[in-house]
Formats: sequence, structure tokens, C-alpha cells
Amino acid sequence: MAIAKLEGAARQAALQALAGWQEVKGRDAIVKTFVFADFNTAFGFMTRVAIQADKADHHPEWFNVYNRVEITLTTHDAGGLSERDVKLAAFIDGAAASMGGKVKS
Ligand code: H2B
Repeated sequence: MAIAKLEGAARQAALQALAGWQEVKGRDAIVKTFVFADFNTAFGFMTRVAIQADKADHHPEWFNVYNRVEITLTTHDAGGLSERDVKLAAFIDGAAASMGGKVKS
């Protein structure tokens, strides 16, 4: 499946529109860490993201410890960032905000 990698001005604009997502060193991916009130809330958030990710057939790389969820987004089929990552990042930000998630810097 050919998916276009985000490049040039389109990539810059997309990254600027995503608050708090950082570029990963050494690979074309973005990362953001959220902290929730407790494990239950963090896992509830992950469940919402998981359902959306599977629906869109676009899945996060993530790591959870108790109330913390670190999420890396990239498009394996494109070998880098694509519009799919931007869409999933926007969904993730909305879900986190609605569940009281704070961004961990
Ligand atoms: N998730 C992500 N992050 N990148 C992909 O390229 C990708 C995916 N490809 N989920 C999908 C699944 C692909 O493997 C299936 C076969 O559609």
C-alpha cells in the first residue's frame, strides 16, 4: 500500500499545527507523553485510542507505566510521517484532553 510521506512545506505546516509533539531523533516519527490521574484513566485513554487506531488501520507505538503513556507515531508503510499520523495525533490530543491528561515534557 503506497502512502505518501509528509515532506517539505506540508510536513512543516502539519508539525507546527500539532501542539506538544516532538520529532524523534534518528527516525521520521513524532512522540508525546501524557500523564493521567491513575492507571485506570490512562488505560481508558489507551482503549479509546486503540479502538480508533484499529478502525483507521493505523496503530501507535506506545509505552505505558502506571499513569504515563508515551506515544510514538510514524507510518511504517511510508517509512516516515504521513497524514495518517497527523490525524491520529489530533484524535489522541482530543481524547487525552477529555480525560484530564496532562502533557509531560
Ligand atoms: N500502523 C502504522 N503506524 N503504520 C502503518 O504503516 C500501518 C499501521 N500499516 N497499521 C497497517 C497497520 C498495515 O500493516 C495493514 C496491513 O493495513
